[in-house]
Amino acid sequence: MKETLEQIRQAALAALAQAGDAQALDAVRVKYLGKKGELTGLLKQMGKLSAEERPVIGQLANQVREEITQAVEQRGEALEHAALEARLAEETLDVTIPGRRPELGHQHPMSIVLDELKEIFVGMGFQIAEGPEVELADYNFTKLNTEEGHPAREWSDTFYIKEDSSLLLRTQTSPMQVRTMEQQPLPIRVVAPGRVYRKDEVDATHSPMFHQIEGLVVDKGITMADLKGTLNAALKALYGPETVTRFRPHHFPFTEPSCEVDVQCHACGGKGCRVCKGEGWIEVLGAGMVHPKVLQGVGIDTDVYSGWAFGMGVERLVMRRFGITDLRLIFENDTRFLSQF
Ligand code: 2U9
Repeated sequence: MKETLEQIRQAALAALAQAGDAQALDAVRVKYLGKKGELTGLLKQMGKLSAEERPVIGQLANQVREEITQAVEQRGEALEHAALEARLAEETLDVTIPGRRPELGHQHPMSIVLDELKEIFVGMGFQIAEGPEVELADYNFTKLNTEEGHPAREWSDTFYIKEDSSLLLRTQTSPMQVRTMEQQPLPIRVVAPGRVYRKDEVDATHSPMFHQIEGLVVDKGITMADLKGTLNAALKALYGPETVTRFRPHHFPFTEPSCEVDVQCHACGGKGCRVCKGEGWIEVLGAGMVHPKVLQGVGIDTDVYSGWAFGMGVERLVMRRFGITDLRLIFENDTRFLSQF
């Protein structure tokens, strides 16, 4: 019996060393220590032993039971520890890795320049008027002294929305100034920035959608001197205090007299170069005294009131400001381009 106990002890310890997980460990425990286990079975046979042998074997049996019980516990702890280690290794979380910085959004170059333009004119006492891009032909053309039959109203030049040519995508922001004159009391100082549409093929300098800022002043005693003074101040604010300007006669249906305004080429100082195409001057805007017909059309008494207006394309300004040579980049929304501003 002593030998059997010794065998059980060795077999149990060996089996425990082999047990790879909690389930296997429990099976070993039941096999040796359970109610129907090998050790229990042996102890039940103690009665067959002699009175001298019984306490000796009994003590040994208790020792073996104790030893196996302890080994089961130790093995259990070791397995638990190993399982935890494995989980920790698998689920490592490196808290020292720098976080992913969300990219900060920023302004589009067009918005930067538009904001700057608005600020310049607001600083001179102008209001800002923004309004619909889908316009009535009446506001886009007729009320601006551009009657039916005028070449600007051709279907080849303008995006019409209705077959009868009464609704269109505005070709200029001037309808907003007309609306302002109809709705607000005089005097008026207003700028209208925004998108306009013309049927142009796309290339490095043309787009069927582009931006304008137009301005209008109507008050008593307004003359061409106000036009020149205000535009010179605005252009100096925009292009720098050294800016030299030139006013050339021109024609627009909605202004009379009309002019175009050039700034002396910043690259060559007026000598003529590639930037100004040898001209020495760069055209930047159109302007003029508001045509009396336009003022009368909204019920303004032209014996008392007069006004001046201007219109300027904004894309060219953006291109010059940021050294952009292809206008299409402004509208393609390629973040590799946009993130540079
Ligand atoms: C009202 C009366 C008159 C706005 C004006 C221009 C001259 C002009 C062009 C500049 C480049 C259009 O973007 S562009 O192609 N505009 O030359 N615009 S006067 O005249 C007005 C506006 C509103 C009631």
